Amino acid sequence: MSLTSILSAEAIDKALKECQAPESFDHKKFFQSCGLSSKTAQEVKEVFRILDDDNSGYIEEAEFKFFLQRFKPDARILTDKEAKSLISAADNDSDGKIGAEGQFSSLIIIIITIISIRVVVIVVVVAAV
Ligand SMILES: [Ca+2]
Repeated sequence: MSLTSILSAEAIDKALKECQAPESFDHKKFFQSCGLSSKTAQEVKEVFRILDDDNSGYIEEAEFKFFLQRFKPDARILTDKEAKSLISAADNDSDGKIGAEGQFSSLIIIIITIISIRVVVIVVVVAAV
């Protein structure tokens, strides 16, 4: 199983291009551009398994450093700062790694939550007028 069987090569290229410069990685933008935020929970789980290179059941900081290269072998390595902020975005138990249950999918689900909040705000504004 590889990431290209879940995500399209074009979408991966687009997502990687947007974060080519060091320190420009934004996981929300990345997951949206590569198409992961519109995948099923099962597909997100498959992606987690691919990223968990040593099958420890967690994505550790070392694995996140090579995160982009799992999408494409010639992609850049994330900086320490980027890898750390990616982990802290979802590490709700502060163990310094991302576990399969909930934490990884929460990185992706955040986007959906933000979109639904916007819809609610629009509805409220319209209702107030
Ligand atoms: Ca691991």
